[in-house]
Amino acid sequence: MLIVVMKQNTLQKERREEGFQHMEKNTGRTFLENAQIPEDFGAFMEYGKEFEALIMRYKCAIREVQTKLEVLNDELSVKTNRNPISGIKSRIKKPVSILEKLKRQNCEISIESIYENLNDVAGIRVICSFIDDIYAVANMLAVQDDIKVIRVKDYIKNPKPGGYRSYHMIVEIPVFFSDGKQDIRVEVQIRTIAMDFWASLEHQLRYKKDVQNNEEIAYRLKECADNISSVDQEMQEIRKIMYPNGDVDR
Ligand code: 0O2
Repeated sequence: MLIVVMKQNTLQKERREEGFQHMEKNTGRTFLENAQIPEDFGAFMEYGKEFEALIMRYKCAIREVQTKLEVLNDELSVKTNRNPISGIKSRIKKPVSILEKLKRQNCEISIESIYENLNDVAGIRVICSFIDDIYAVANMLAVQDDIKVIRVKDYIKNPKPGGYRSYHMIVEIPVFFSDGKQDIRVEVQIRTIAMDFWASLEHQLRYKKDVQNNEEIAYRLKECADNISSVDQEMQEIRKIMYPNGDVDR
């Protein structure tokens, strides 16, 4: 009886681990096969195993960068009386979106091409309390000597025409695997709670979709973004009045 239970537990554990690796051993279907890749990318299916190995590497890079951010947040919450980071989310770009982006950029459709040409396969979103926390966190990450900043897009100082605000960094981090070190790029999006609220709803409603009454919708969404931005600035001002010397050391 005990042996049967142990075997069942081992099987369940194996299944959980398979799920984590996006591999369903029962059917022999790979991560790519489950991703419902359109027919015009059919030839890419033969890279199933290599694709999974690459995605695993991006997941590891996310873990490395996320740990750095968590360490900074823990340290700052001990040093000061608040947390500048209110949340961290991460995602791996969907296989279909990866292939479509390569196609849009007229890049070769291959594993090497994903690694060479795409910056946002691995993405981390950092949600901060105040606007100045965004720049503080970005700077604390950028100065770490194993982090290389490849590119910055400041959509807070220069919002997108639709009203989108966020601070984007492409960083490269060395990750150590059994066959050696590999530099992996991760897109880090840093924004306030308010900016995230707008972007999440706008993404659900409209982003990359054909919308009816597009002009009116665009106008109203932009109005919301501008209102939210005023609130963010006001909250920042209120904090400055309450703590003119910045955060109070404990
Ligand atoms: P998803 O669904 O979030 O994955 P690049 O390829 O980096 O050279 P790109 O892709 O234009 O150029 O990068 P950019 O401008 O830094 O922004 C890309 C990401 O920012 C998007 O990812 C979105 O997450 C977010 N973003 C940009 N503009 C908007 C916007 O107007 N509204 C919302 N809600 N999000 C936006 P993806 O891969 O396009 O989409």
